[in-house]
Amino acid sequence: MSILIQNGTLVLPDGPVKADLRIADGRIAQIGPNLDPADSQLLDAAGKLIFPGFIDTHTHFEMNKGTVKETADNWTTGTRAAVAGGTTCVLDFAEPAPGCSLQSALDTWHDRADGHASCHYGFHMTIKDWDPRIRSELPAMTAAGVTSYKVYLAYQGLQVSDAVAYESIRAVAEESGVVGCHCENGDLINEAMAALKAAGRLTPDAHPLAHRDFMESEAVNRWLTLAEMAGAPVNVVHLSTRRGLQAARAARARGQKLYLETCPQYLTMTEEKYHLPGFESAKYVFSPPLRTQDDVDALWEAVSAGEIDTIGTDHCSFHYNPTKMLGKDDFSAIPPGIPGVEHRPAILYTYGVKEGRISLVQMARLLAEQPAKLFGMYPQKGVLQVGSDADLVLFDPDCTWTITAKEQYQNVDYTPYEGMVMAGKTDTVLLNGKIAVAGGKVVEENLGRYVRRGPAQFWR
Ligand code: DUC
Ligand code: ZN
Ligand code: ZN
Ligand code: ZN
Repeated sequence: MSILIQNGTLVLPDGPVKADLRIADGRIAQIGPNLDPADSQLLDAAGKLIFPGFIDTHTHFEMNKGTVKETADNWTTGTRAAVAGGTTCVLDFAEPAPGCSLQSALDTWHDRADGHASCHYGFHMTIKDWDPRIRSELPAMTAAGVTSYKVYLAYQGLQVSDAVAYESIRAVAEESGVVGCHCENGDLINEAMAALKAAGRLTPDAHPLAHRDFMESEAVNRWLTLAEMAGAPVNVVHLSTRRGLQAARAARARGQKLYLETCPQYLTMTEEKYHLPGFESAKYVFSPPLRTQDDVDALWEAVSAGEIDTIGTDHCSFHYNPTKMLGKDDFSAIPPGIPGVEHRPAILYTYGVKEGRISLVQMARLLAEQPAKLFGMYPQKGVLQVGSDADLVLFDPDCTWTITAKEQYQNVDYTPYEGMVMAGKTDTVLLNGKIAVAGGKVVEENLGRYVRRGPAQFWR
């Protein structure tokens, strides 16, 4: 039997339209006014917006597994929280253990996720080493549906040289994939960190001083220089500063093709959070850190103007107690990361749509269409179109509610958004036409499937 969703407002690529939507065999079968209700299970969406399922381009579930710095959310709890908030697909970062193959990382991530996911999922692959062996694995990754990669220009154990970053852009482009980069100058971070500690600065208010805005913009500029030499489009993940944005704008003005991701935290909070009493500021230690109001304003301008392509959360949750507490006497020992996978759609709707900074269509583009295109899932996902997967979000545009740790699905003892009042809420979520969330509550788990992704589709 097909499902007929009636009376809702569909957020289509050309604008919101009041129409019905029929689902058959897990896909969108028909869109139009007054569709025939005979032989269909009816779902009333009166007063609701219907979005294509939201895609979170940036999560870290079950990271540091087996260590004291293991993340609070595993695949079960992380994807349950994701789908509760309207995210129907996450792209998580697989990371090879030291000296190990890409295939071993892919196997490990499948072991952790398969059968435990309440939303769909795919994996970006982290490149740490670069040798002919790793290079030779790329075709197998493509065949396995992994078409996006990440390199880091910071972090001990992850930081790669310019040569490795450059080689990886070239090799991945030959596979029709895309590489994203954590753009911070790792050597300067280490220098600043050492100087701060030598000066006795050991509390979390020192964290942003070890991650200055120019450390980001230098790395953005360097990353885009490597991409220019390689002659391939690249992605910049979690852009957080005006200066970093200016570096990207300059490259675009020269005709370079590049994609930009930012995160809800950089659009809603500032460095004030590093001056909270006690050890509270540890809850906001992540990298890059929170910035100034001027940076927040710059990023919103860029989001409004269509310069930002995707908004991912960088969800990387650690319990305040005991995990963040590991850095009680030394801020550099605080594991960096925050939760957020559950709250991104409501935050973007509240601060973006309701505040008049973006339209509903822009919200769908940022959270669904563009992630699906860049990461090789379009039009199977990312759009309300006949033939696409019926991953849908029925969103209540008038529901006022407050984010609290007490009432979240995320398996972590705090949220950085505690007390934030939201102006809209995910009500119902369907995954391949099956109801996973109803009335804001998860009603069926483990409906998530691995998404075998295709080539990146560049629209710039
Ligand atoms: N930043 C974080 O804060 N955590 C995980 C990885 C990253 O880049
Ligand atoms: Zn298992
Ligand atoms: Zn990063
Ligand atoms: Zn990350």
